[in-house]
Amino acid sequence: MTALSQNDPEAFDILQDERNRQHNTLELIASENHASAAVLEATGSVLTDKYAEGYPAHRYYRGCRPSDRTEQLAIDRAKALFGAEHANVQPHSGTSANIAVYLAALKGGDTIMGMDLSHGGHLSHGLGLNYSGIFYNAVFYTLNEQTEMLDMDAVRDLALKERPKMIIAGASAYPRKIDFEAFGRIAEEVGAYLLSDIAHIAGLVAGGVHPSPVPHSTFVTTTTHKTLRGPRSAIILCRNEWAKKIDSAVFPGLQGGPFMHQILAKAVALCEAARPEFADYAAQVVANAAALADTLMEKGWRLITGGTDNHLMLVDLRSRDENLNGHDASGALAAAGLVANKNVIPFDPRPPMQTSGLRFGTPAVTTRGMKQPEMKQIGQWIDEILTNHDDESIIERIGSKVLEMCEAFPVPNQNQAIGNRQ
Ligand code: DSN
Repeated sequence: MTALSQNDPEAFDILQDERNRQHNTLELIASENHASAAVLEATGSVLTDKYAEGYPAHRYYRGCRPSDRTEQLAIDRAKALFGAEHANVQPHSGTSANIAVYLAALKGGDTIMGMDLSHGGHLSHGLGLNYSGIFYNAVFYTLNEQTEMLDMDAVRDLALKERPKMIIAGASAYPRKIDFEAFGRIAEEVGAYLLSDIAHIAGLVAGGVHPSPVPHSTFVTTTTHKTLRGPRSAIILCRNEWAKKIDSAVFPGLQGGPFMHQILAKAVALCEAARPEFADYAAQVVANAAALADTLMEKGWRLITGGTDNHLMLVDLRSRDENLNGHDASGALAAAGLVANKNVIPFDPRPPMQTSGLRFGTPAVTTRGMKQPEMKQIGQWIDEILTNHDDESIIERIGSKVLEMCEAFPVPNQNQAIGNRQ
């Protein structure tokens, strides 16, 4: 019996449903992971109860000693892990972190220049329907049509033409390393600030398998729950000269009371990410992505850019089946317990709710302890399902094999999961 199961069986049932879902499926969504039991303990803790508007030693309410200790610990760990001069650990999400940076550095109507969302960018980098595109004049660089990679000459040409006040480097669906140093040079040349949004790759940066953008950027933002494997939240890093403006933009500019339980969980995750075993984890995430990508390519599926050098890959479904779209493909995979997302690919003729692509990532399955042999097996299952996406008996047969793999590699933070996949 738990407090939740006693007090609210309906809510408990939902939680158990999610535990079982995570245990009994393989999470291949590139932005998801499994946080440690320690991170979950901090997240679900009594710090939930505390209001602590302000910053350590400068609070509006009394009773903030543990909150001050919490926030200072998270700040110190963030600065040390990423080699940054200043860290703000209060943003609730990646989008909030980016908006706080805009608020600190820009005026309404200023030009920002980010990667086109349909080429792998993020909605908070200037999408017309998002705050970033509503209040700022957003222009976008795209990928090279032949290589499907970032073309730094084209980025520079656009920056020289548009003279943005801020350039945004970073992506949510780009399978290659981003040359932050080149972005930094371009920003300096045109007199722009550089915001590097490393939400997807923060764990790879922390683990030393991806170059750090910190030395080249005015601001760095990241979520903490993707490759970094922490709680669902975010941080901002910047140089000391921006500390005051960033802090004021987060609070009181954008947010009220900080979520102290989340900040404690961020501190825990930052501590975990500084351990040597996290570097091994980050290297394995990349090695696993390469193994999965190779298997899919051997089966004839074309990957955007011809491969990956980070934690994710994008499959062009048209390469094997002109009629298969991402919506149907992800549905067939999910029926066998392989959870991935449909994703637009560069120059995609299909709309975002349909797409011609699938995005796969390896952070979560690597957390379960899987290595290259499992990636090869998963790649073969993906191929078989996509090839036979209307064949329920094949999907069912593979589904039971997936379940066996799930049993062999339990989610480390959970031992309460039971029962069958829904
Ligand atoms: N929704 C995230 C992703 O899946 O990449 C980005 O915010």
